[in-house]
Amino acid sequence: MNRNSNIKKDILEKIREYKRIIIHRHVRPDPDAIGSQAGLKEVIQHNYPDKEVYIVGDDPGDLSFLSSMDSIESDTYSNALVIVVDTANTDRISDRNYSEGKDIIKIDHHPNEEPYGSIQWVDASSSSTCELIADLVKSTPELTLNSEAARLLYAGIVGDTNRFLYPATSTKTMELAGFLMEQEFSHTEVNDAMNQVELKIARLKGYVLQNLQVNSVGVGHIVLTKKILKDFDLVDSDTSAVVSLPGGIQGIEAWVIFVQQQNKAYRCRIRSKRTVINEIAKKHEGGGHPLASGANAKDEKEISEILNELTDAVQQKK
Ligand SMILES: [Mn+2]
Repeated sequence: MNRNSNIKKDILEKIREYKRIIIHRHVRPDPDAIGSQAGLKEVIQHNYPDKEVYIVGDDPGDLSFLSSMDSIESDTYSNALVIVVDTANTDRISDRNYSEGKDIIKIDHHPNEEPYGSIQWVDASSSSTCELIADLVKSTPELTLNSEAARLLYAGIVGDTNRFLYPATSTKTMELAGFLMEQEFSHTEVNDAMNQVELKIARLKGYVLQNLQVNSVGVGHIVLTKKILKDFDLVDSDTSAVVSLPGGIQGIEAWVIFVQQQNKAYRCRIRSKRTVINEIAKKHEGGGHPLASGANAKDEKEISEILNELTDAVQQKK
């Protein structure tokens, strides 16, 4: 707790010190990545109107209702402070120019598997990076919110907690969500926008529910091949919409969504209700949170290995 408050002070000092700040986040952004990135920009610009603040990275796609990216020249990085939010590994930072800044700060809530930056504020007990940014504002008397910052940060918390359903939702999460809701923005509009799915995604959800395989200990899985994705007119990133789906089914303890990549290997999204699964993910070129991790399987044999390891882990937990 104490350590956190010192880190927050250090981060504020850096923000005060620099005239120009460039904020990055991870590739294939989710609402927490865009919300914390654009929300932090709003917070800084609202409180320090003289600063130049930019947000960069790949196109937010469906999340453009939250924010759009700035385009900047690479010489903008000279004498700039770079803040990277919601990104555990440097590999996943969107826009490789991040390393061109004078200094780097990491703000994240994933396990700190790859430390980077001169200041790291990494709190794996936080539901989301947006929760950390909201906490930074609430606990710093000199900072205030505006309604746009609140809308963005709220969206990220809603996104990463799956509407306050995931176990990472704490009393602090709820307090900070309430703090954000004191600002004037339509939280129902944010929720509605985040609940809308394209028809083809809705059809994919139907397919996953129809075809999910579930074994006797409650390990579920589905393999989405390149052909299936093509038939549904979908790309890899669209499949994030079905990752939490099996969690709503009685008796399912852990599950994996396998998505075949262009090189024919499979990206694995592993989820679990109680059994810790990130050690299994680590064995297969992955990692992440105890109950939510990513990994890779090079072929069907490795898919079976992952499912067997999960089955053993779930059995041991029972
Ligand atoms: Mn996040």
